[in-house]
Order: sequence, then C-alpha cells, then structure tokens
Amino acid sequence: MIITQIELREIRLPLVHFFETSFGRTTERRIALVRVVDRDGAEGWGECTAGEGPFYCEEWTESAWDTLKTYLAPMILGQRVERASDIFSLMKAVRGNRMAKAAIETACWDLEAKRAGVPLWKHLGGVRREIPCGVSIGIQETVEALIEKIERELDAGYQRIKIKIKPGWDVNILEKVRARFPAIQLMGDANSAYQLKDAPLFRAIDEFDLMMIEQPLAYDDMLDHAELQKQIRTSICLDESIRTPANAQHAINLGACRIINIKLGRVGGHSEAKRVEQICLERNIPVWCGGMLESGIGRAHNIAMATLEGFTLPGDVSASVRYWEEDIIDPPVTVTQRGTIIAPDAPGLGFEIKSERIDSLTVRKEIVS
Ligand code: OSB
Ligand code: MG
Repeated sequence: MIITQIELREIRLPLVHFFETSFGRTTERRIALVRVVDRDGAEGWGECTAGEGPFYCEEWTESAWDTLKTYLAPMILGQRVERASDIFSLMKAVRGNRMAKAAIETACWDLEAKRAGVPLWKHLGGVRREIPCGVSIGIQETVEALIEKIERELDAGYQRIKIKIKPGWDVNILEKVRARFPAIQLMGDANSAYQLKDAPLFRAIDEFDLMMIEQPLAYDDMLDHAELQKQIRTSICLDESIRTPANAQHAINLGACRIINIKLGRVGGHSEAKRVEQICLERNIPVWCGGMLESGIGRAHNIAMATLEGFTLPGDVSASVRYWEEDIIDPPVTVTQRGTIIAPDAPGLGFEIKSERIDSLTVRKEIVS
C-alpha cells in the first residue's frame, strides 16, 4: 500500500439531544474526517474521535487537525507499507496524539479491506457478525427525564444502560433508577469525577448491583483505582486510563480494574486496539467497545472492532438516530429489537459515504499530497 493523498475535513454536526458528562455538555460535534487515497485511486475513511475541547483527554479537534496536517500525514504519504497493521509504527516519532493517529490508521484499514474485497470486520479477524449493544445516557435535567429516557432505550431493545454520574448526581440517582428497573443490566460512568477519599460513596453504590463502575478516579491514575477496587465489590472498568497495550497490562497486573472499555481513537487505531484486546483475552478481562459520539464513519469502525473475540460485553455502540437527524453514511446504523447491530457484508466499512451530505457539513478542508 502506498498512500498518495490524505484529505482532511472538519464537519460540524449538531446532536439531536445535548450530551452531558461530569466534564461538560456537548451540543454540536466538530469532527475531523480523514480520507486516504492510494496510488491506484482506492480510498478509505477514518474519523478522529477527539472532542471539542481537551476535557476527556488532551487531544481536541483543533489540536488533532494540526497534528494530522503538520506531522502525521507527511509521515505516511509516499511510504510503501506491506499492510495497514504497519501504519501505526510509521507514526511512532510522534508521542501520544493517538486519536489523530487513529484517524489515519483506521482509514488505511478501510482502504485495505476494500481492496481485498472483504468487510472490514472480517479483515480485522472478527468472530461474531452480531454485536450486543448498550446505550450511554448523559446527565439529565431531572431524574424523571432520565427514567423516561431509560424506558425508551429499553423499549428499543438495548441490552444495558449506562448512566453518567458526577458528585451530586450519583447515589441518589442510581437508587431511584435501580428501584424503578430492578433487573436491568445497569452501570455508571464517572469520567474521573471522584477521588480515593470518596471510597465510602462507592461502597454505598455496591448496593445497586451494577455491572461495573467506569473510570471513577483520575484519568492518569492506576494505583488509586487498584486501591479502590480492593475496597468495593462492584467491578471497576477503566476507560480514560487505558491508552496503550502496556497500560492494559499494568492495570490488570495491579488489579486496578476487572473490565476494560476499548475506544478505537483513544488507543490509536485498529492495530493497537487488537493488541489491547489480546492482552485482555489472555488475562480473562472482558472488554467492550466505548463510544465518543461518533458520526457514521467512526461508528462503522467501532462496529467492525466490536466483532473481535474479546468484545463480550454490550458496548456504547448504538443507532445513528440517537445522535443525528441525518447521518453521513447510508444506510444509517440501526439496532435490532434484540439490542444488537449486525455488521455489514459489503467490503471495507460496508456503508456508503454520503459525499454530498459531508460536503454540505464541511467547514474546512485540506489536501496533503
Ligand atoms: O466516557 O464513555 C465516555 C462520550 C464522550 C466522551 C466520553 C464518553 C462518552 C460516552 C458516549 O459515554 C458514548 C456514545 O454514545 O458514543
Ligand atoms: Mg467512559
């Protein structure tokens, strides 16, 4: 594979409903998309999952754009690589910036799968065509609004409900939700909003029989998570803390978590995601696919990744209609009444890219060649 052109675009895409976490509220996504083209004119698409500000992690749309344009794209252009799995290491001189790297790396996987004439999920080594799905529900104005939303998602078939928590919207809310839905698969995601001294609060949360509690403590802290896990019954799942295969290894060795959420962007693309997944498989740590409010392109990549063997738990991969009035892929992602998504059969990502829709949403475009 020799990539001869890398096209960057920024699109603006308003969410149907705002999404609020312990670090803030998002109403409109700013998404950098990457289109790679090879010598023969074949193309692949990737999405940068960085947020609008440096709050989930250090990367954000603006920083990723500059990193892609100035450093990453020039490292890939004109280089001959045997396989898409070699792309990540071409960018190793740049530290971190894994979401920017993943945008290019995943686009190359799409291109390679298309050229091979196979769906990306099979090309990656996926073992299940139908993936189990859950939803992530942001912080709402009232607990009644939250309960109504949960009802709607359960009716749509979703297999597990994740609610965002933060100080002041935690035990009180979980208690009401659990009372209303005694038997559902339920979990909470704190996005690093607590400290080890809040351990008593998590012991209170033990009463609600959650599947797991996601990233309760600091994004860059493993030791405190290990200490907290010793003190509570509920399994800790790490999200923000797992950026590299080594992070996964260390977290498991330390007992900092019993479950890992893999986000394709956060770990730097499909090759690194597969490494994390393999480590978890060997150590019997269940994994699931996290979400970053992706447009259809990132969502399609997530679906492909979630077909890998280690992804045994329902992920935050859900239907396009929960996020967008109109997605940028066709057909939009839909969920079965069983709460699953069926990976497509067509080569590569397996969805049509809606070029005109993307054009109309584009606020800037840059071609590096
Ligand atoms: O922590 O999983 C998270 C969205 C933005 C940033 C962080 C997270 C999330 C989600 C949304 O939970 C998952 C989704 O529906 O895409
Ligand atoms: Mg999370």
